[in-house]
Amino acid sequence: MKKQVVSVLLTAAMATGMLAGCGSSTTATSSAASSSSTAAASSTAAASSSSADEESTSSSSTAAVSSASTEAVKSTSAAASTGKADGTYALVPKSAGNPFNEREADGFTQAVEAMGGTAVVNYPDQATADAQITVIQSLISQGVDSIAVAANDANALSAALQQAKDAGIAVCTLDSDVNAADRAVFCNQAGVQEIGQALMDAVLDISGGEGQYAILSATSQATNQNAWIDAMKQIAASDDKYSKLELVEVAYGDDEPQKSTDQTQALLTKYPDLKVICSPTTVGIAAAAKVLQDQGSSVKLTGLGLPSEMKEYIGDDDSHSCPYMFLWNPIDLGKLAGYTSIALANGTITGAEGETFEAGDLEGSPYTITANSDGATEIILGQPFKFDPSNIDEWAEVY
Ligand code: RAM
Repeated sequence: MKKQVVSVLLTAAMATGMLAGCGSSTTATSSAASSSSTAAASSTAAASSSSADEESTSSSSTAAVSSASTEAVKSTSAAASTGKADGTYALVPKSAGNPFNEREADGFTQAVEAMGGTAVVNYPDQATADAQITVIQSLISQGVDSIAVAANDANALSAALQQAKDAGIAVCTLDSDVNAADRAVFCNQAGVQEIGQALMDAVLDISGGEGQYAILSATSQATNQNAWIDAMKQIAASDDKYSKLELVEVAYGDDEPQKSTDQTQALLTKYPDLKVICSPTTVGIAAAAKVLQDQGSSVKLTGLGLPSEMKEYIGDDDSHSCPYMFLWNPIDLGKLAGYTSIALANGTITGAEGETFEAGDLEGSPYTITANSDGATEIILGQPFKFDPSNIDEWAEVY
């Protein structure tokens, strides 16, 4: 009964979003996912306002409805408080060909266009800092008003981003950060500690409390994955309940499907007693899910996955490789970066702790800039959200 209501409400929210999407103009970016991303805009709140616990299904449906019904009210107030957006605002994702990054780009473009600005999304050739530096330098010569970057390295972009700042370009990060001095503020999908905790507890639960586990990460330099893995290690060392778990290896699939597949296979060969693989990357988890499920492996999987890519692998029985996983709304993360870029370029915010600003139809708006544990500033989109057999089908339609 409850599930049917959830479905109906979600469908209604999606229909509203799709209608709204019909009137919007297209941009330099791909509009392939535009109807689903607009739907997610309406149901945004699910990933950003619910905690990663058993209640997530009902919380998400409530949030989806409230977001859909307040959308009209919020969008009218956004322009006034964030200021005018008549410039060009650029996004530099981590890499091309990753559906997570494409949804992030959709959200960024939607937010910038909703404010009347021009969005430019320039993908680097590869998930490397060097490829991003080339893109950033080209954006500096184009004279864009802002650059939002999902960094492939914490330190290596420093000179290029300082050059952008010297040219008067507003700089922020999203998804994966750089050093605090090289950007005004970081748009963070969820707290690092919360993500580490959710992943470590999932490994503990799925392993039955003991045994070997491995991590299949993205690139070895990725700031976000490295921060989450460090948080997992600290959490594991801080409580006796994790003491019977053994982390055997952190492998890197570089956010490439084939390399992630090969690394999963290598882990299975190297560690015959392996119980769980945790993959904190949407590319890695999708590749690992397929390997494990196709082979009927007894090794189980968890991590951070895109519901649309993981739907067929989520299940409680032996025929599914992943009992549950987590993520947040990548479209909303892109939107947050879009609104942040405009607010920075307008001088509405500088990136300092305590500043607040409107972020259009995002459920968490207005957002307040906070300090993280390193003393740098960030804007937290929400909490990691749990996807399991009870809600995966619905969310697979959204992102
Ligand atoms: C991959 C990317 C991205 C990360 C997600 C969870 O798509 O590495 O940076 O946030 O996974």
